[in-house]
Amino acid sequence: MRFKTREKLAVMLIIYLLAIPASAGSSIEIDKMLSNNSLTNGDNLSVSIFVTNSGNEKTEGVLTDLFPQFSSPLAMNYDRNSMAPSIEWNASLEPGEKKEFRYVLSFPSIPRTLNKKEYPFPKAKFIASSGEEYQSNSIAVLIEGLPQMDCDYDFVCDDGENFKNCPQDCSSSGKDGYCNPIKNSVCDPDCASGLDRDCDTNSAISHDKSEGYLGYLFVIVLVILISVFIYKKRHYDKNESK
Ligand SMILES: [Ca+2]
Ligand SMILES: [Ca+2]
Ligand SMILES: [Ca+2]
Repeated sequence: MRFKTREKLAVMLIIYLLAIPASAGSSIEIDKMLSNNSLTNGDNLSVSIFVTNSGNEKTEGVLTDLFPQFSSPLAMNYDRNSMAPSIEWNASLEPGEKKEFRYVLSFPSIPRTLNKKEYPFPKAKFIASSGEEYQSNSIAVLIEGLPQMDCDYDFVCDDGENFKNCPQDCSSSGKDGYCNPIKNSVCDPDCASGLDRDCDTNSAISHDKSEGYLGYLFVIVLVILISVFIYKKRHYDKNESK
């Protein structure tokens, strides 16, 4: 009977110990908000960070927020040469207190590769003087309306791309609005009459067709090689059996 009571006490102690870390370490809550859902060049964006002390002790520490390298904070001090530029505030919060930290970012020139993409903003971080760290929620904006890229290197010849500005995506004599008048047995359909001599002769074949012919040629050569191999093998086997 006594043994059972001790067992019960041990289980209760374990449950109590497991519950402690959940309640400690959650005394600071950080909520990061942005004024816009989308961004384009020339926009200003307001960043608000709400820090709440939900514990029952006064908490002091440093709030740090990183911002995108292609933005610049207005009227704020920060290290412009840093690889990861950030803004810092010293914060002191009474139990139950909620404070807002706010700044404005300008976006004069967003990299064009980010167009039509969700851009995640870094999380704000609070390091209490006790050493405990707290992070904010994550938040993202849609980047849109940036000037079209000359070439997006996706192996597809898109509108605005051609063999000249995007040879990685566009073939040398394809229909891309750019005339490439080289003599290569392929007629570039973008060339005006007389520019690409391949278009004037009967021997001119389209790029797609020439690729098709190459495919047929490959199959024919393969069939011939296999036939020769089988013939020679039979011939050899016959000689061996004699
Ligand atoms: Ca492309
Ligand atoms: Ca072309
Ligand atoms: Ca040509």
